[in-house]
Amino acid sequence: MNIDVLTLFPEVFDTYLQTSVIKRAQDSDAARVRLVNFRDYSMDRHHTVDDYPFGGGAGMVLKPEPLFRAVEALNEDEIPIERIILLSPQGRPFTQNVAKELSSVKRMVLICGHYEGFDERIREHLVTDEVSIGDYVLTGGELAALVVMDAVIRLIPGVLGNPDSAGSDSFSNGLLEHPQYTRPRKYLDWVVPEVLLSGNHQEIAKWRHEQSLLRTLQRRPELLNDRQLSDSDLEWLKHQANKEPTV
Ligand code: 6GU
Repeated sequence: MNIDVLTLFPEVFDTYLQTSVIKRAQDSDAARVRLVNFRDYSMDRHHTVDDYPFGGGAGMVLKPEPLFRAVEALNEDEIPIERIILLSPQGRPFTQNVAKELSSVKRMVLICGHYEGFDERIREHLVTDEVSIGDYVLTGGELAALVVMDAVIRLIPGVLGNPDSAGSDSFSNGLLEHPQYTRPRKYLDWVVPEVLLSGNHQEIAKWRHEQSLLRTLQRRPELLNDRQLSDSDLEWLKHQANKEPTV
């Protein structure tokens, strides 16, 4: 996967991209991330990238030319650009399903603004997608681009050591992940659920599935709306609802 990031602050990406899973993905050539400062594509000797909004108002607006020219330069490469994604709070909500969809893209461009808005012609005539990472305002798209890259790159086949790791994550099956425990079996007064020590893999899988369901119902009930629950899952959840709360 090839990712080109257009940003005015390429330096903020360095440490994160050189750490952990994303670093390994790049070292193994599963992913290649290039950082491009689109100020280099501005048209004047002051390297202007923004200007006052027509019609007045507070704040500045990113000019079209630097971003269009930067993308034009990226198009010189032979690998075709499949997506040009604008990071903005006005975008489509970024979810695990969007991450899965993007994980099969061969080449994408991520555009990060900073402080300011975008000239609308960038939205209309340059970008193919607009994505938001949540309902809050960030100073710029850089953190959002890192979030998107992290979530997408770890889904590229072969990037996570254990092929099952991505499958048991929260959200990957539409449910939150079940509780996990490690040694010691007893810490202070608190013991690990007996079933996890039983060695009975069928019972363990059943317990984990039930805990995933219960946790999702308690914490994020809206996630269950998009999902067809089996009769046995529904039965089990109803049975829980009639018991004393445990959490
Ligand atoms: Cl993608 N960008 C900015 N600037 N703020 C955001 C965002 C993106 N997603 C949520 N808030």
